[in-house]
Amino acid sequence: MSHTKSEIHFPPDFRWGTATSSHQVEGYNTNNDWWAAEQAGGTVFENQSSGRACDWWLRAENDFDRMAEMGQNAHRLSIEWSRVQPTPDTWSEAALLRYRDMIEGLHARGIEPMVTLYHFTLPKWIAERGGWENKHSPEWFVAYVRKVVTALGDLVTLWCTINEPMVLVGQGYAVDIWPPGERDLNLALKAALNLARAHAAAYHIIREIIPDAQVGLAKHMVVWKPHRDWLPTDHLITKVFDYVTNHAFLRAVTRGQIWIPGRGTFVIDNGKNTLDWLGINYYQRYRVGAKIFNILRNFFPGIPAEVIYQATRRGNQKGPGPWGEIHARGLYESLGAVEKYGIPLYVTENGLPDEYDHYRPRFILMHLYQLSRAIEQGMPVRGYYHWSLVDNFEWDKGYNPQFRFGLLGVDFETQERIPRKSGQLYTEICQQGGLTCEMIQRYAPLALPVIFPHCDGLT
Ligand code: IFM
Repeated sequence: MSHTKSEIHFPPDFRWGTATSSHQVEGYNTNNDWWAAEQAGGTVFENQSSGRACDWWLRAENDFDRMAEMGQNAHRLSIEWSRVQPTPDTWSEAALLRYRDMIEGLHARGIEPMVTLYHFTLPKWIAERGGWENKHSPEWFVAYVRKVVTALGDLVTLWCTINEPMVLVGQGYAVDIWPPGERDLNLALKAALNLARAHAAAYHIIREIIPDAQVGLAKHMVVWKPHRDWLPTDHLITKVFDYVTNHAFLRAVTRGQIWIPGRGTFVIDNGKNTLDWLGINYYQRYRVGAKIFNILRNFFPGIPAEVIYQATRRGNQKGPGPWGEIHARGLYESLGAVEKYGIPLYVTENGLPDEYDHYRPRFILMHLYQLSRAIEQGMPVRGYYHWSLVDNFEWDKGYNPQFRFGLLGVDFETQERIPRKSGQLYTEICQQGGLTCEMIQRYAPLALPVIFPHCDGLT
């Protein structure tokens, strides 16, 4: 790592990549819980269906070419469980072969794969049996993992068991936005524990099949802030949110047990030290506060109260809708919060919904600057995977134009890829292995005083 008045160079073996997930890009994943929810209506923006998505099942390789042209040397993609195991007793060798082709295609282009085994979508047959609430879900997951890792293990070293477990728990079991559409904290706890058990069991199986595999997971990290600095209840809520959303799951898979406020301690069998690396998915900062009046009402049993609310502060840059505040330093802070685990770290996702690419160039530069600070201070960050290469199906937001994350735009009618300035910038960053003053001047001069305060752009 080197940092001069006008250049920041990342380590020479740094992974520069992008991230995607099967259901968001492949198209026609008709056998999972999301597809079912899309067809039923009521979950996705304008009742859209993921449909053909980015057509990766048929032609991912065209986008692999683009990654290579952009100088990327790493890609994080996911395997679709419902394709590999369409029913409890059938395995699709054809699906596994297609994934083999894709992964070989990445290698052939000098792109190292990181493979996620579960990224939000469950085969229908599992969803029909209660999904992650079912006590057998960890066993089912392990059988699937065994099959995939046996088939593809010779091609992959970096395995990511589960993507954003607590986002799934929150959206699917606490706030009823995603399948399975529950709003029940007991079920949320059950699902979180089963996800932790599934991760732990998968960790051991993968290491058994490929002893030198590196197994981790992608953890969504949020920076929580009290809405009102002067109010102790806002501080308390911030702490609880930080613990529950950011740290509880990580404790489960590092210490082998998990303490849940008000519920006690739960043991995760063989869960201790089941991370060889940890991925951080970092997007935003949220401010939280408590409605004081409602807290008082809560003392009277039986009166339901909405106690917590989210806010953004005037003047701070924010994303669309409830996206929260854009806060680049939060990437540095989040990495700092997990440094204590003493394992290699990756930024497995980071990006911005920005259809017109107005802010993405600055976003990328500011976040990479914060990442460079983390590495300079000794944090063992080995790679950065931007979310995402192409616009894709954004879950409950569907194809809402406000939620376009691609370095390349996609015309979903024609499947045409549309160049974006941020894609060009990321290409230069990957090719040069870092940031330069001149690059910042061209793409986002507003970031210059922060990143290279002593560079006038002429050096
Ligand atoms: O699209 C999602 C992805 O599936 C998980 N992390 C956040 C991204 C943007 O919302």
